[in-house]
Amino acid sequence: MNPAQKLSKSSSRQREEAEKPLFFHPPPHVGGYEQRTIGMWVLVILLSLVPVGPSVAAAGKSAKPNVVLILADDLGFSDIGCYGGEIATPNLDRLAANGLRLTQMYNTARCWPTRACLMSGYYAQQVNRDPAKQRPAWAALLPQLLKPAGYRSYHSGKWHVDSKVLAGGFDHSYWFEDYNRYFTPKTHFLDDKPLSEAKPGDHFYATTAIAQHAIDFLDEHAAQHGEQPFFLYLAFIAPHFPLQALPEDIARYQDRYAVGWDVIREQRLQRLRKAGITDRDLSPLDPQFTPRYLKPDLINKVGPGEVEHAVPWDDLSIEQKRFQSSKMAIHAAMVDRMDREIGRVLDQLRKMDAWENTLIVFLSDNGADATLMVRGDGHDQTAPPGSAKSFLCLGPGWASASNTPFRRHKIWEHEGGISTPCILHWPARIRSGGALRRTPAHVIDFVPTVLDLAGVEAPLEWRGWWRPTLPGKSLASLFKNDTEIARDALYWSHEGNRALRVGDLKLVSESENDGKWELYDIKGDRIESEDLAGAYPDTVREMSALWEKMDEKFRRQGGAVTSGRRETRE
Ligand SMILES: [Ca+2]
Repeated sequence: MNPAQKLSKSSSRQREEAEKPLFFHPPPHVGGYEQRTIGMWVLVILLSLVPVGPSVAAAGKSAKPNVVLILADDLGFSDIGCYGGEIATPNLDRLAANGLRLTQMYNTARCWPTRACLMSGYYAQQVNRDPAKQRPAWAALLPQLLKPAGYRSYHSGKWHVDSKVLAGGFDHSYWFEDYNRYFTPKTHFLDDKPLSEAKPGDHFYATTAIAQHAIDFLDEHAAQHGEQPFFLYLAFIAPHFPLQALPEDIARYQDRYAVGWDVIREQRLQRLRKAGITDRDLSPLDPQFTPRYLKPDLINKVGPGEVEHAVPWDDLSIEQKRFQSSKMAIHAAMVDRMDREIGRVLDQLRKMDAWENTLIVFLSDNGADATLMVRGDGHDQTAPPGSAKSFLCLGPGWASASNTPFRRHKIWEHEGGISTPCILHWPARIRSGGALRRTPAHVIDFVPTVLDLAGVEAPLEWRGWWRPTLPGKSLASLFKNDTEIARDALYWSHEGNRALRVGDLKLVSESENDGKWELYDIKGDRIESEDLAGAYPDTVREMSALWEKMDEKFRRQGGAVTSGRRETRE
């Protein structure tokens, strides 16, 4: 089937979806607004009389699963062991071996829009979070939706959503906000209240602290709220730049990357093939690619070992090879430490007898990052690489290896930017240990999945505002079988980069190429090597029109915070 035929199969359904009326109008299946409003108020009053505490939770314990969302920051598609990586991640690998791995899970290519999707269930544009502004009043966060079902919610790590954490319905939060300092953070908060700065000599390390606070919250939950289900959002900042890791962790990888990124990419591809995650080739290195935020004085600040382009490894000088391999050793150490800390959180789940009935989801918020920059306290070229006084980034060469086998990086919406490993683990419901699931999925699916499992209907309105229908789908059907999840299209837009996926077809553009649309058949060409746009102009026209329609609709929805009509209700 050629692209035009593939598109016509599902295009009528997409047109209907795009034509659907916007929100702020009563849904067609509901009668008069007044009648519905009165009914809703009766329901709200009745619900408010039901105590949300141990008595509700007692019923919940047997029926409702706990949910743990573990999010890595800037982790590449093939960094962890069960996705082809050479980095030791035994805890994640065990989850995968006893759970499921998705081969086509997508994020949004950037930190904050992915978090907007995961917490709200909407595309970031629908909730005014890409660009990052204030979300509409109707954009409740997942803990707020889970609370009436008896859930308590805990957050530890990065936040990057437009409100304080507890305002989003979390009962406890350790919010790590200093993205420049793993060892000596200046801004971090417990339950939204500032903590004192960590000083050199405090033996502070962000990844460990984030896990420890999660463990503390779970420990308190077990002691005081053991009959209630919980949602834990564990959002590590690793392995986002700056590359900073514990010296004993770096030591384990000291010589591992001297072989260079070409060899590591090939080794990862072979392991991905063996695991059945891909049966295709490697995207070629792109020496022309330039990081978007490259600063002109970078080499002066970092030193002559830095390399601005993903050139063949053998083209590097000895000094460049030594410096570059030391950078990847730090990246690996950060991922290795994250896995060890995940192991401690998993031990806590076992200790509190929550192992069987907890759905664990592991994701990365975007692909590995090619950015090269220095910020924070700057980079001291005399300090050991990876220490508090060094500020290094992965850069395009190693980001290409981290995103093996795909093209491009964080920020771009080619597959390297938006593809994430995705592990689902739940002993009570997932019993096809180690299996793969191949249907495309997206971080917008997380909220519908959790609501589905918790038996919670997505509310049609929130605090007097109509809400759009959630754009994602529950992934619960994947627990048993490798089914296809029917959907009209998946949409991306970030800083001038755009994409749309309909079935196996993907339309994608980048601002560096003047936004020119490229068309790929992802089923046979996920490395996006053969652009079909010239051969199928009608398909490009139809898909780009759909992208424009979705984009316009989503941004209109996101602007509701200032321009929408508020439905009044006393
Ligand atoms: Ca990120």
